[in-house]
Amino acid sequence: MPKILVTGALGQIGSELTRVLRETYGDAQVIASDIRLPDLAAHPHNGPFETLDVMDEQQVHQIIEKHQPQQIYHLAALLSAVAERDPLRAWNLNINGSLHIFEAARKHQVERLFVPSSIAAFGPTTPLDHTPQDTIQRPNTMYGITKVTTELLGEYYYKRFGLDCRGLRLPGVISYTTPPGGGTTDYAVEIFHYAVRNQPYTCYLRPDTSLDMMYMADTLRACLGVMAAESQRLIHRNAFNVTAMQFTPAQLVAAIQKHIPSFVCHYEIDPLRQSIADSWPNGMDDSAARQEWGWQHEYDLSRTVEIMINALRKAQH
Ligand code: AKB
Repeated sequence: MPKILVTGALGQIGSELTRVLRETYGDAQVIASDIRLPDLAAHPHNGPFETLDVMDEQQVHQIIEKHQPQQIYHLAALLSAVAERDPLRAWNLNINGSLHIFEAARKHQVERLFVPSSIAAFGPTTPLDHTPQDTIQRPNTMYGITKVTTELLGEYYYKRFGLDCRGLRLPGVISYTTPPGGGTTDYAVEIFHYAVRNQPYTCYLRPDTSLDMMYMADTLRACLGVMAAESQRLIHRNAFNVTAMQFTPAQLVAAIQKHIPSFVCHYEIDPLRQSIADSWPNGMDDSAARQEWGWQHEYDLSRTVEIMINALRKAQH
């Protein structure tokens, strides 16, 4: 059983990934870490937890030395909208923080390192429909710049030092447990919380803005899938396009209205998040992930909508 360290373990993906890793490998094998302390009343955790600020190089080395993990899932990062509001902090956390993880992983001979990228690694000059795996990457957001840089660092550390670094270009992730924080795709989660309370939602993106999205269970399978893939089969290794569905706010509203016909969505465009979304793909081609390690999504829009509404309704009672 590998010992695994998760950074950003209290975030939207981190909290669910920690749970699944603990179910798979055992509680004691998975060390959760985050810059803040967990709210134990809301989320009692069953395994080891470390407070870790990945921007603190010494602390990163200490924790990796203490636990000697064979694998690291490095999820600590600032998302697109908050990164655009504080670009220097985004650079510091997403680049310097990641560099500390790469270096410590190399020095302590970590076997496999997962560093997620994002649809944000593309930009306005990228072909926005069926965005290919290998294509133009000139993002115009600080978040996107940090994602392209970490993709390149992953490739560099693999080729130069043999550190087996893997990753995915994740789309917007939809889940009903921990909320996302500060992304451009967050509307696709927030909207459900309003819909189940029978409240109107005000969307900050134009109704025709198409983006890639994925339900959480698929996201977790994708993370574990690329980490488990046979090394010899991988050509791209650390920045696979992965997607499950593409929709616009208008299409999501229509899908919700099938369950809640009275649901109403208004639009009040936030120029910052709209410009970020406009620079991202309308939909990615993820055939490389499907061919190289068998990626297959299970949740489409209608299944995701049904699960989200049922789960959030249940949580209300
Ligand atoms: C964001 O919106 O910033 C993230 C992402 C697509 O990387 N959800």
